[in-house]
Amino acid sequence: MKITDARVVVSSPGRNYVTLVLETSDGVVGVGDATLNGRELAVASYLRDHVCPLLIGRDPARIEDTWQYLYKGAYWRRGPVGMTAIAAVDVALWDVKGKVAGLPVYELLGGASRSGVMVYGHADGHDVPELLDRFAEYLEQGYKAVRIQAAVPGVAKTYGVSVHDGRIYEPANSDRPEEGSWESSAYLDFAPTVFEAVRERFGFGVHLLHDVHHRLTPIEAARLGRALEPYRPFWIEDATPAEDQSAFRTIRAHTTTPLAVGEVLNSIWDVQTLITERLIDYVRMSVSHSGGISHLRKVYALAELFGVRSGAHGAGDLSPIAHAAALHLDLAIPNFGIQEYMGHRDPAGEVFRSTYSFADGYMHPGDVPGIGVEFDEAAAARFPYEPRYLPVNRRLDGSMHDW
Ligand code: CS2
Ligand code: MG
Repeated sequence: MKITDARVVVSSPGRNYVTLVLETSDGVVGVGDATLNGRELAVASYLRDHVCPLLIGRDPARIEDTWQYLYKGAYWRRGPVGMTAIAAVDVALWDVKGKVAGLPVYELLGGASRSGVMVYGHADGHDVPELLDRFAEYLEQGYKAVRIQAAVPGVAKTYGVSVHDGRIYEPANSDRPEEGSWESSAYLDFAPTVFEAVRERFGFGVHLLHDVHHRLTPIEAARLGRALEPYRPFWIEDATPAEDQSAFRTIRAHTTTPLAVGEVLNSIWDVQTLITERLIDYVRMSVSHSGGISHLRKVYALAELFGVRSGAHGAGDLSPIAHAAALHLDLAIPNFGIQEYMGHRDPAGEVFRSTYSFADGYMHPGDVPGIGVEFDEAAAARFPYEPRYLPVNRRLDGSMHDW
């Protein structure tokens, strides 16, 4: 069998997604997600101009060899654009392999290690009472774990707080990035009161998570971790800018609050120190931005040796193909921790028809052969690409800060 066609489709059913479609000489079709939010066309070009021509004529069964060919063959290492492009090829090849074998991908990864994958939702509020109401809705739906984010008083447009409907919490402007504001001192005083209110109302029988979105210094993060200890968070996420692995030595020295990081990282080398020095508890890299199933499972295997668990990024800007791929890995690996699930806004379901399911706080990828997501190219054509930027952030004095 040979790969006979490789094409990239950029569509915007609710938000932008980049999808790679591979066709084989046996008529089997495999799909992969190549979405890099706010920089979509860079990956589309990397694939179209530099990768797709190399795939034609290759044997789709040789997943690892193709991975090595694209990674080593580029000479330039790592990075979000290249690793997202390779991830899309990798996932599409696992999809093909599953369809050829007649098995869901998790069976090819060693089979299920659990009956379902615990996911966390994202409850937010413009103030604490609104957050509590939204939190209650998640509990009603059966969620066992919920991330809590509330607007910091005096700080306009806090990260993680939706402008409108409670699910779309990331503004995306088409002409230039929206400007948010930030002040860590106000946030550090406020965040523990949010946890206190949630624990007071809902008790300790539900997991609480919180996203710091790379905004603190190491010692500020250490202070936050320590202040949250009485409320027993499941984790604090991305406490400091992720590229500085050594920052976690400082945080770790001061708090027992579990630490998660990695949604902006792309390779096993980006988390090597974090894992081998046991500086984190959960690694948050996603299938789509980290070289696909083949590479992320190596990260998880390394993490297993050091007692680190998975906690994959699952924002709505990763397409349903990415979410399905994550669920297959989550189901199979021994050291699964938790999976983010933000869901996808309409009309994404018209373009991506998925077989995964949610029940009582757990998800399952389904049992159809392959990844379990059908990509409808005709439907995708009805939703053309729309340029969108992620926001930027300024401190109250006007200087740039991490968003
Ligand atoms: C966030 C993301 O879901 C999360 O944990 O940190 O929403 C992140 O901001 C986006 O994926 C950026 O595209
Ligand atoms: Mg995050």
